[in-house]
Amino acid sequence: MKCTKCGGVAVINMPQHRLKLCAEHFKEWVLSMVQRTIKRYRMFGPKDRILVAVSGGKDSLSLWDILIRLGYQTEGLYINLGITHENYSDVSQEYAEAFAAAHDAPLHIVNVRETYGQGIPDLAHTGRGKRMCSVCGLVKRHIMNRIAYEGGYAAIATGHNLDDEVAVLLQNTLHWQGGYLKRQAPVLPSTHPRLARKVKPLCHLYERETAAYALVQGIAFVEQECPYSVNAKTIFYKQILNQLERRSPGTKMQFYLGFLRAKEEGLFCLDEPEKELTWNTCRKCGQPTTAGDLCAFCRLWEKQKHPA
Ligand code: Q46
Ligand code: ZN
Ligand code: ZN
Repeated sequence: MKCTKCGGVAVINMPQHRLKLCAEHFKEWVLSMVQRTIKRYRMFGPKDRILVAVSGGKDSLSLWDILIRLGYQTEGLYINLGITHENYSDVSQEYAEAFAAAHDAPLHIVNVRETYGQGIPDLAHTGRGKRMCSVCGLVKRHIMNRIAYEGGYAAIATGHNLDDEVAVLLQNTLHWQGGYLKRQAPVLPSTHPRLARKVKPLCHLYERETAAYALVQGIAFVEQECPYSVNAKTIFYKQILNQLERRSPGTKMQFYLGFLRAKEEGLFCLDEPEKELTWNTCRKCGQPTTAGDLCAFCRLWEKQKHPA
């Protein structure tokens, strides 16, 4: 297999882009692809300080590597969720720390158990699956917003790739989750001064491309998956999408870009303007909430103290 650009030995075949690339041209191509995505969706500029949410996995560490190489100002955030199965959280933390040390890049670490008293599995003691991931998502969002606000970052960048985005899109479309579809985007604007803007610079890269990037760049990442991800529905949707992609290369990209275009053209705009959110301030942590006087995060910990 020969590189389309230089005729050297190609390390990856990307039929969806009609490209076969050698390691050097592939690295170059990934950087320019991400740079174009950042510009296209006006994610951030060279003067902005970006907080990169890293999990120790291939996507988030590749993202951090790419942003550093593109010359952006980045700092990492690792949230230790306290998942003890096969030492998952501690092992992942070691990969994040090793990357930060090798790149001389600042890394903030928040240990959920040490900071709040319990890890995610104890907090979501009702069992595996949806509850675990929804509790985990809530806790991660809260901590990311807190750290971004305290540190005054312009945005939080996450390592969501095209496969992640398309799996969520398929799930939301099958269930016609209008609210979620409306909000799914490469950039989630800040809706309150204490809620950070969120950006997904890898949203145009296929998962196999981010994995290949980590390999050719020699990035060491945690290979084990979170033990609770086995129940995630998105894995099933990813398998279906992979079948479609094999039959017809480019399907995932077309589905995603077509969705974003449809949104731009007003497909999801209702005639009525969206209701203005009424914000309260959580009496415990000070973060904004649309619920009563306690935010969902603080209610979760209160419930823990006083179970029904
Ligand atoms: S870390 Fe948390 Fe994921 Fe594990 S418990 Fe679920 S949400 S699967 S990205
Ligand atoms: Zn080449
Ligand atoms: Zn709160």
